[in-house]
Amino acid sequence: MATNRTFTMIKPDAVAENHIGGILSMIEQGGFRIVELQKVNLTPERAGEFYAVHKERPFYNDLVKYMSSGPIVAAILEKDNAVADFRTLIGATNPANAEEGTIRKKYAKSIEANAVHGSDSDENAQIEGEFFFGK
Ligand code: DGI
Repeated sequence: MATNRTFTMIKPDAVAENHIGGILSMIEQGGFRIVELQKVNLTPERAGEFYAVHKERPFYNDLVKYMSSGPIVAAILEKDNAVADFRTLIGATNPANAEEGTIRKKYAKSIEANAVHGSDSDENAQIEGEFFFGK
């Protein structure tokens, strides 16, 4: 995946509450082009693999359970400076700290059910995009 791309997921709480359209709209309004898009269910095994970097964290088991609790929407997005600009658009991990105008400020319910994922580096954007969409 080119370095002007990032990877996102709309998480189970936001999908369950019919916010797919609202979130994709904020993404497009933010200047991102949706390159790939897929609604999918993660098994606990797949969710665990995706978040393997957090394996030692106390919240890992809850995170895996939550991410496999219902469908998610995975997408590859394109824009100049995609990774950093998308992290700005989604806001802080904990919605209590998320700025006005961010996706998490508008849609996140808690630090865990925080509506969206955004890759934190070009390298992870590539790995995560391939996890869902292949090379
Ligand atoms: O890159 P982010 O999603 O902003 O944050 P991260 O990579 O540090 O953590 C990945 C996900 O793990 C995050 O979106 C929600 C969950 N998480 C992170 N910190 C905590 C957490 N969940 C709980 N319950 N408690 C935490 O402290």
